Amino acid sequence: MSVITQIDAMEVLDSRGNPTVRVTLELSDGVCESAIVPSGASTGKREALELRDNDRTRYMGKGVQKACKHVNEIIKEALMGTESGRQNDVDSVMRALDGTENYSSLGANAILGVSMAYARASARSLGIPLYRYLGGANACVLPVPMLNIINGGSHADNTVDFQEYMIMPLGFECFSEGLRASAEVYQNLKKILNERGDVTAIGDEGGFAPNLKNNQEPIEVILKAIEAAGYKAGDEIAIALDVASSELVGEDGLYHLEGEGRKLSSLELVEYYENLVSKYPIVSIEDGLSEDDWEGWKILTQRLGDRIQLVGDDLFVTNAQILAEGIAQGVGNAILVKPNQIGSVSQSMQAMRLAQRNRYRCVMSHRSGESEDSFIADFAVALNCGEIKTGSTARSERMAKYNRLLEIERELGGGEYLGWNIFR
Ligand code: 2PG
Ligand code: MG
Repeated sequence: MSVITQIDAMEVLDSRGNPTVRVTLELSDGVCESAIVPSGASTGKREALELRDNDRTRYMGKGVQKACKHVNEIIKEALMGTESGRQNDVDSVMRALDGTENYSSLGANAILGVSMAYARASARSLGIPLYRYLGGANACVLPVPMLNIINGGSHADNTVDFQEYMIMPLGFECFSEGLRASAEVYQNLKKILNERGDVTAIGDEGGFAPNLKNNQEPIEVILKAIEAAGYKAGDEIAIALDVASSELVGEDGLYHLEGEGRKLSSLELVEYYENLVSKYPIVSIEDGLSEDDWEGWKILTQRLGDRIQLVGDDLFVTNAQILAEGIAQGVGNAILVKPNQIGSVSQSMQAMRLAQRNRYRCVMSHRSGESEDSFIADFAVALNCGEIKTGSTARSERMAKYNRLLEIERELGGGEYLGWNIFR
């Protein structure tokens, strides 16, 4: 049996160069593991609190020294001497220590850093991989990646309103083949954009950020890239969108498609999607409507829920309680899982189990501000999520996750890759 002998948090920088928390945790058997907390840009209102110092003299107020101090003093004191391998207990102790629903006293970035580092150290102490520690003997599914190859919205400084245009390699036998095909599409997309004279600068998640004339053009260009790479769109590779539509709502309550010079009501936007879905091989739309538009979400789900996946991100914020409301009201049919939205590994798992019991799909997800930490790759396999979105095949903070999945695939002798079966 090993126990916690040291916990230490320090301020490091994320993929956008903003401060974030890294926690290192040591056990009595000599194991020492670290974890780095990610950070979002298009955040949901009901997310757990990411504690920032608000000291304008450092990092424009974005420092996380307070969160680190909470780890190094309050959390450390409460957890020293605790046995490894008791994820639920440790997460509950921290929850009680904070005493708020959204971690507004200690900070979700403090709590999650410890929660992840503790999970990793516990796995190492047992001599098993992280996915096995979190998921047990049953963990074997390699997720279908959702690769964000054109970035818009608040992740890029271009004219595209929708935040993410993703490809999903669904018609492949295994993860590595799906990833290979996707990487080829990405390279072909770059070539096509270059030939058209469009910029090939990339956004926060490694996708290109060209100034295209409307929100459909990115889909058209991606379809060309799929074809140029030698694949069949809609058969081997399909399209997924994250509209991040909470960001599009104006003072008038309408959805502003600035790039197209249009303002749409909730119902008009649902019709816009119906048109897109009948025209293009789109299999998934995330945050199609805003986090406050639950009536609209019901209509969206009625109209499109049996044809495509409708993912709640800002809508559910990885929160089991909010997801339960969504399930009761018939809103969406899938949940995006971002551990830092809820603040601990155990609570993320609780939301995933609730989703799975109710036949809602789970999509494991990175944040737009990331690091070299690949925790979510193991987490996706642990819960047999079947889907993961972690950016394009560019930028090392994104590749860290895909490369870790390649490693896991090899370790599992291939594992199971569901492809189209995730929707069946
Ligand atoms: C999203 C995410 C990740 P952010 O909206 O799904 O792609 O972005 O981390 O900025 O919330
Ligand atoms: Mg999203």
